[in-house]
Amino acid sequence: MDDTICAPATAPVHSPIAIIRVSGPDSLRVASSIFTGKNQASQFTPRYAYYGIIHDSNEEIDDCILIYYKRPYSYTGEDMVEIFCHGNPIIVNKIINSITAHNVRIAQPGEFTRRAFLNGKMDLTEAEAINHIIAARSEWEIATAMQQKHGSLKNAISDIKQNIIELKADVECAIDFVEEDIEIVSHEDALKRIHAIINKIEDILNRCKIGQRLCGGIDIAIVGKPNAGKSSFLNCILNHERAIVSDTPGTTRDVIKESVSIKGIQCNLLDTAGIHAHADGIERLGIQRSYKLIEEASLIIFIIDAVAGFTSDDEHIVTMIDTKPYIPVINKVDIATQESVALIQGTIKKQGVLFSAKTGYGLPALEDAIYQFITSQYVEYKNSFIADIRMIQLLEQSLEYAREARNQIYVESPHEIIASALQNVIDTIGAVTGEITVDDVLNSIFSRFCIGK
Ligand SMILES: Nc1nc2c(ncn2[C@@H]2O[C@H](COP(=O)(O)OP(=O)(O)OP(=O)(O)O)[C@@H](O)[C@H]2O)c(=O)[nH]1
Ligand SMILES: [Mg+2]
Repeated sequence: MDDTICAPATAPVHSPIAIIRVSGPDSLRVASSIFTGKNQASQFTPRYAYYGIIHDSNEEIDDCILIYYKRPYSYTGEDMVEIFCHGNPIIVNKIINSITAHNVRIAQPGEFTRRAFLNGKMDLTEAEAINHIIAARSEWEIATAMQQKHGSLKNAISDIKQNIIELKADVECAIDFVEEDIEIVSHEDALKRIHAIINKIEDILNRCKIGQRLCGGIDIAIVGKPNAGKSSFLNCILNHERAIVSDTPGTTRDVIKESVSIKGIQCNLLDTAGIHAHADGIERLGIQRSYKLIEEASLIIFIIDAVAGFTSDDEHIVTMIDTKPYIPVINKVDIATQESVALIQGTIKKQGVLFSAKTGYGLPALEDAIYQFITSQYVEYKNSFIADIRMIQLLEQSLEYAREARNQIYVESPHEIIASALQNVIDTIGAVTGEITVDDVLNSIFSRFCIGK
């Protein structure tokens, strides 16, 4: 990369400090042209902070701190300069203009990270992780992305790749000795090894898919008959009055979606229209949406009105949700009689969570129940990976090639054919980390990043 790029690394809002990044061979030259301080930029010691004034050809712009990073010891692996100025978008723009006046161009989204990748500072699994560290909505995602940034997925892939390379080497070695009838790798041994490889790829793929589901958040539908307290329940968990609550049945018509972190995992709560037998008009449309969400959601919270008791509408709802994972929540326990609560407990098959959307009673128990569901459903969630669709498709393709190689080994195909089948697996799995990537692929990957990263 022989051109020099720059971009703000912080959001265009008023804030105490903003950061502007410059990367490329001209970084220090540009810094020298726009910075005046006790130390001249051309004499900067790398990774030391220098105070001075940034100016353009006409005027002083702002007091700044400037740090110079000498290649390859920078984020991108190139010469870099970071300018810390006051966080006013007008100042940031002026500084950017003064930099671009020196034959520097504005960076594309993700271009700094793209350069880091091209300079061997990180592979694509680590680059993806960085994107998620920035965009994550839950503690789980940040923790998982951090592990991945430190190589969890890269190491898992390179471990598999090493196994395949070794197997292929043994198979190829056998090609050389085929005349002499020396057995380098036995049929059983080769089969055992390819099985182990297949299991490992399946395991990684599974963990990537779990990560993918958890990144988007778990969809949790709140269902129940009208007036059961679904919207009150949503507001209670969010701790603010998001949905309209009223004692008129049929208040909620549309689906209301809000995300919340429950024990560090992002959950998308979906408040729905109350389900009952005699709806018509708009209410009926709303109920159809509730049915659709019952189909699509990963988990259902079934709100039962402890004052109204378990009615025929509730019976109907149970038949709708019975095949899905659901948590019964017996709401309004603050005003219901103990007999009524006990009656409902006796009627429903599952252990219900006693709850009051009015007082917040039962909230910790409910969060426990949701968390327990997630951890049982996604057992490997703590060891999951954060992959994009491209990586998942490549892993699926690798799995297919590995199965193909297994079949070739199984039917005792010529060694050359087995070796070539194994090479397909090596190439495909290598593409996950970005060993062989064409420009188009890189464009689509890094365009999802933000400017300045
Ligand atoms: N005392 C008490 N009242 C509650 C509780 N939860 C909800 N309510 C009341 O029950 C009524 C209905 O509450 P909503 O949250 O609107 O019920 P909903 O299930 O969303 O109703 P629809 O949208 O019409 O289907 C309101 O008057 C709430 O104040 C609770 O835990 N305790
Ligand atoms: Mg409602």
